[in-house]
Amino acid sequence: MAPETPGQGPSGANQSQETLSNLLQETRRFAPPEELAASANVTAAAYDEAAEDRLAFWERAAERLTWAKRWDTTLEWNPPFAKWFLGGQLNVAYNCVDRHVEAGRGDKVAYYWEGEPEGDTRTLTYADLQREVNKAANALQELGVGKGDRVAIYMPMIPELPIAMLACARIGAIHSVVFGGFSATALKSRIDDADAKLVITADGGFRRGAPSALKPTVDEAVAECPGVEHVLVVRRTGQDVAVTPKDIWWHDLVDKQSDVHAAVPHDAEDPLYILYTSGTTGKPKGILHTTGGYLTQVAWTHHAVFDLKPETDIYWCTADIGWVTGHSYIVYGPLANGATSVIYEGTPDTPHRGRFWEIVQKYKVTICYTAPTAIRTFMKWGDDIPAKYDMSSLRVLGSVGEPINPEAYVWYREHIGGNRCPVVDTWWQTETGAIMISPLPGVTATKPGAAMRPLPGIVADVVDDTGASVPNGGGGFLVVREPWPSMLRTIWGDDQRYIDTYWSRFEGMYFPGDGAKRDEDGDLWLLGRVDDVMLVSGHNISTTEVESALVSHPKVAEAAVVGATDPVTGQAIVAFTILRGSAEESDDIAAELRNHVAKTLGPIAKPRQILVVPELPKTRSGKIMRRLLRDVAENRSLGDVTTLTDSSVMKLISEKLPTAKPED
Ligand code: 6R9
Repeated sequence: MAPETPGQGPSGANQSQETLSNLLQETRRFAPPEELAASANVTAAAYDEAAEDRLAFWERAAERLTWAKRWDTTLEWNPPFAKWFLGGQLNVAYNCVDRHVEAGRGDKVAYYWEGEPEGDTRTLTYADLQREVNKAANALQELGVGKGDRVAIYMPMIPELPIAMLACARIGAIHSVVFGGFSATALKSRIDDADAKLVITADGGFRRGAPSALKPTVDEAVAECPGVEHVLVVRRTGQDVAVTPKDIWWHDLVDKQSDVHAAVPHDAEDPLYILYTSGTTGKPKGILHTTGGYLTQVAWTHHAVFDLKPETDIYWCTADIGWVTGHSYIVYGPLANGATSVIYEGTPDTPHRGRFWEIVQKYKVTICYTAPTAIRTFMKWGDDIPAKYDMSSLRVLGSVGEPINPEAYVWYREHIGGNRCPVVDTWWQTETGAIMISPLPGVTATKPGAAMRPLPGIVADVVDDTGASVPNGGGGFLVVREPWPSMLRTIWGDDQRYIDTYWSRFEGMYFPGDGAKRDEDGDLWLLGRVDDVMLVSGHNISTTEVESALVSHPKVAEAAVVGATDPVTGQAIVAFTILRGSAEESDDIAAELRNHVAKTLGPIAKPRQILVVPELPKTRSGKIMRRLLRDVAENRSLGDVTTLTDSSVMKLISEKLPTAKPED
């Protein structure tokens, strides 16, 4: 999620000329396992090849796909508007499904689906998936959905979700998946903005041990969306649903369709999907992704970053398909590569806190891709839980969504990966479509907490306020200097907002809104959103580094840090911490933690105030919402809380405040 007006957020406005302070010293290194390096899909040569001829490198990546017609022009670049593989034609669903069946791999499992209720499972082979996608594509056409039409999808994590997405891709309809946790208002605004004519949903899904309804939310939204002609409803939970004249049951319409459907090729630059990402204010941005470049980069990065061996790996990405991570690394990337994946419907603590590791053990998962917020939660729950399961099948671990604190990284490596699996910290965004900065598991000696280097073919940099590259050891703003195949093409219906949001802060460079530092070796560390950067006594300090220092204390599981107005220092650091399961809250914990930060990062980073809290406010995709904590720290009434997972969290945190007096 990039900022609305880059560099002009609360602290962006008063950002000093000084670049981000580079405080954290981390000396641990983890070399790639020898065996993995020896047979890695991608070796160090890829960096040289891409540096020598970037476009030729991406052409070779595009050749991993099956094209109905080869492109004429690899890149047409009218900054900031890019067109990749122009003149080329392909069908995404054909690439993700049919070509594997045609190659004799129809019996290979595409998805092991694990419902939240125990024992509720489904297995779909590539041949099964082909039949289901074809039936769904025929059904959409029967409903009058055609190329270029928008389809809103609001579903739980059930197989019909990727099937619906692939059916849209097959016929050239543009899907807009809206995360199933969003409200009727959020759904309505997304349906309206994209002018969707069809909504695909379900009666509900299972969450935290109970059916959780979706259909009433759709009914509420669609009542105010006259442009929606039909609502296609999957029966998942069997809950009672109100039936409106627009409703059609999936089983009534889709089941009776022919399982044969001819996939017509689409232009490389035809839209594939819109995915909304929230701005800090105003209406959400409809990020537009297109066909050929997007599939090229998601497929190549999935092959390279996870070292995917389709014949032997069992791959599991724990994200929700409603976020970009699910789009790119549950649906399009893995399927384009012919992978076998696990999809899990529910929450990690249902029916018990070992559910994830039970799934790893059951399916012998070899590659696991999850988020720092989940890892920190598992740390809090305790080491004994993963220790109960056999996870010796794992060989590569990935992280995405937020900066991963070095301690969380090391915990993940040790307690989940048995100290044998490389951990790849992957930086990217809804807007970038695919992974941009990440170690390669067979090449990179990783540093805990660092995303390391731009992938081959990606030209990213860290610049100062004026757009000049910072030297090694410096910090500043992350930028991307050259177009990449899976980049967003625009914001749906709003080219000007696309230009203003991403291409106006620095001339000729894409600005994602994140701060970063480049260490003495030239490796990159992501430092969080620049809107969150604190300005303390004239020094720009990143929230991420202070949070990581706190999490490196054995008693701390999670921390969120904000800058609050201070009469003396301009801004002062206020920290909210969650203790580990085994740690007791004591009177002197605040002093202990303040001293620990001072020792780790230096006195400048010592928090003015430390509060122990039971929970932190998070977005529905698990990112900490520091904006709300800033409101608390500055005794303001809370801003917009609609994207919060659990609004009672803020009450719990506010209650903590009066007792916590600012310390010296
Ligand atoms: C894929 C995804 C994008 C924002 C991004 C950044 C943060 C994601 C990160 C990371 C540090 C990583 N982010 N991965 N920060 N290290 N490995 O999360 O997309 O939901 O659009 O969020 O998430 O701040 O700008 P999205």
